[in-house]
Amino acid sequence: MSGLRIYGIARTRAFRALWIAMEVGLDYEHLPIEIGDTGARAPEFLAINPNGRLPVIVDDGFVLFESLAITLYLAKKHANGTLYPGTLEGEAKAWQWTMWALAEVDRGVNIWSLHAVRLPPAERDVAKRDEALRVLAAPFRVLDAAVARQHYLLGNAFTVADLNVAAVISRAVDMDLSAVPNLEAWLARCLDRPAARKALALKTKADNETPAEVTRRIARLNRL
Ligand SMILES: N[C@@H](CCC(=O)N[C@@H](CS)C(=O)NCC(=O)O)C(=O)O
Repeated sequence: MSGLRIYGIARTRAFRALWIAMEVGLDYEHLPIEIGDTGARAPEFLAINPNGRLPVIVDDGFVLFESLAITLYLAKKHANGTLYPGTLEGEAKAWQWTMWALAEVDRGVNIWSLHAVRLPPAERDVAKRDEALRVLAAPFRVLDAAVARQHYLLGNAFTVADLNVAAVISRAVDMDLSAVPNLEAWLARCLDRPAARKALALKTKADNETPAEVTRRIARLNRL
């Protein structure tokens, strides 16, 4: 056991931490705790992550929250020079795409997936769904162009930049992506990796076991 604990049910952004852990072949303990008062907002969890959000990791006593800080940390710790770029410029590009994913597409994909797929049909808000698609259109064109002439974001090798962006938009696989075919092919390439498939299997299982009441809570707590 590596001494790494990953907190958070795989349906949440804990999926990102699980993917990187599997990608670099770590031994870890997964604690699939839920959002809300009996999970991430319970006093014993708030003592680990005062945000009351998921995921958080404890790595041999080192505590880290923010899903994409976790992926960058684990990639640098365990795959420096390969999955984590070994040059200053490569590292900066990985940060660029990571921050881009958070700023430009994270919220839109979440809103879309709740109001197109995850909430019970009668409770989906079509206006929110369509607005999310409008917000995503321009950044998706940027991503489409970035992978038009190369297999991955930083060149021809898969890196943590791809993992972060693909993990953030993973729920876009259920969208009609025909307007951005390079993005669609790149996303399929990333999510087809053995580690991604294993992490996605955990996420899909958790999705399927999530009661509608919890999905409503997700929309409410995250203001989506
Ligand atoms: N920026 C944070 C966001 C964390 C976050 O919002 N997590 C959601 C689950 S995906 C959560 O815990 N929501 C429940 C709540 O806010 O109470 C990250 O990337 O880790």
